[in-house]
Amino acid sequence: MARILITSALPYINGIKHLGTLIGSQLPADLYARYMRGRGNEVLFLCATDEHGTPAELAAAKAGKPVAEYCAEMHGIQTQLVQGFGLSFDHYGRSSSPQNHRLTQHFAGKLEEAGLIREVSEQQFYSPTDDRYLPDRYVEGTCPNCGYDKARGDQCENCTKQLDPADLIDPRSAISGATDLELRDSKHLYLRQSAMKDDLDAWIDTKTDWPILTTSIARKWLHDGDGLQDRGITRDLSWGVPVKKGDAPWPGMEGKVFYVWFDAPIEYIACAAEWAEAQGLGDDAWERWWRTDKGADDVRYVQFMGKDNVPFHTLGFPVTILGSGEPWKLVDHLKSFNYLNYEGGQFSTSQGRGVFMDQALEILPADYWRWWLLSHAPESSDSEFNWENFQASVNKDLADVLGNFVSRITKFCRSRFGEAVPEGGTPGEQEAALAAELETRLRAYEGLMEAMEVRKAAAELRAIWVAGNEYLQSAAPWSTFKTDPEQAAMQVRTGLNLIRLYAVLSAPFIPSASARMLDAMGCEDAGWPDEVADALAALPTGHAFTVPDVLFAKISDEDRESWQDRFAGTR
Ligand code: B3M
Ligand code: ZN
Repeated sequence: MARILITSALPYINGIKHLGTLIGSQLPADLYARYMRGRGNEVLFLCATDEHGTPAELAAAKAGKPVAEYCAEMHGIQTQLVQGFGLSFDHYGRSSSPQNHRLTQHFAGKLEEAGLIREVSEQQFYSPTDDRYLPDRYVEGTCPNCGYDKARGDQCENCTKQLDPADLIDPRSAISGATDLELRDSKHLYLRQSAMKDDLDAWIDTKTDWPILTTSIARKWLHDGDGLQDRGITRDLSWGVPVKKGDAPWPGMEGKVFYVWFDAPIEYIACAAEWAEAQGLGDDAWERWWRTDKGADDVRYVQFMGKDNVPFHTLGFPVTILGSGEPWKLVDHLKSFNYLNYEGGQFSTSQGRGVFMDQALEILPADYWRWWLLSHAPESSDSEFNWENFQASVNKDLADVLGNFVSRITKFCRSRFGEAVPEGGTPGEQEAALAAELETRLRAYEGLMEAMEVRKAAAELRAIWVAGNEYLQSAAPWSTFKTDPEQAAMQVRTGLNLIRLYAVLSAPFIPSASARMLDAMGCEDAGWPDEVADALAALPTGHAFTVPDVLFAKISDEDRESWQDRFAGTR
């Protein structure tokens, strides 16, 4: 049994997330966590809301609420949606937690002791129109790297370059649009990332099994241009973690807070401490996941995120960890994703374009979305959601292939043999061939799930469902029954066992449908199969089952069209 620590990128608190965000980190992380638990490993799966910085302040201002109140409310809403989608976090924390305040200040203190922080007197945009300083996201303008004209002061969405507001060409206020910005002096702390460039370089070089998407982004910012730049880690904001050295004041930094991208990854650690507290456990309980001097050296730590988050996780956060000089766990595997687009354009939170998590659940149960999103995960390139494709996948894969299989077998058995696994007959060549094919496919599926090849794993799972359908089609117990009821009983028994096997194997993708299938089979044993041949004989004869309600309803053309219309514009 291995111990696996899994984190998903922390969604910003500034509103309900769309499906693009969901498939970019939380959902594939959940797939992996469920699979790893299913294989009997000890898993700690963490996520939290990212509550600091300008995104939170801007959203709260828009909602007309104090930031703390806005964040608490939105955290509650996000928590419900997370549950609605079956995301099986062990803890859904908050980066505004006392644990994160303490740890962030602790890390800053250690980094300063290690000589990795320098003070910089910086020119900061001040907007007379808005009567305030404008840090990072409060400034927009043209990216100096790629020319994108809606780049934000912290990062260009288009080319992923990390920016400072002063880098932008033609800067303007994101609040008022004012362009009469003044640069004024303000003192800030900089993290000396450049001092650790060689360490990072050497570390990334050891990651030969990481997705190219991940390592190429890391190498780009290590090597392009002047190489890795130092980063400002403080801001002139009131909402956030106050700048301190451990628990001591930081002279000259009064009234400032840490930059959101400094404290957000530290929340991965703090979230484990929040989890321990919520479980009524002591510090040892979370430190054994995070401190290599407390047992975490045998933990495998896997992070999931969208490609725009990769620089912060391959450069900034590792500098914090390594630079602290303390024995914290570094990420072992970083799985990153491209973007999911929506109907020929982009999903957009700010423009309300696409389908959002709350809307998706109003329309259909989570498993429909989980299946489509995971089987179309934007891994090797960006991918696109469109309603025709969604309808076709749901109707074919879920309703026809899996749902129909379950319903045919259970109904046929009920009508001919009653609602119990029938006795009689001996498995023959056909069953041996089925078991052999499934054995090969199952091992392939396991390999793909271990490797986090999400799309390919979905395709393999689908092929496993298809194999059962083909077996049923050629065995045709409804015909066999006329001449050889014993033989038909054996075929049906094989089919019922396949349902149980499918429930177990499909659970990481479609957990509720899987639970219903297991339930219908009157089965509590969701143990992962060792050998398919044994799994196909797991249900004893005479074992009672029930015919489940329709597992997956087909999407009609009318429904599809009405959703297409409803989601054509912006929210
Ligand atoms: N909240 C960015 C995002 O949602 C950011 C991720 C933080 S991970 C530590 O894209
Ligand atoms: Zn750019």
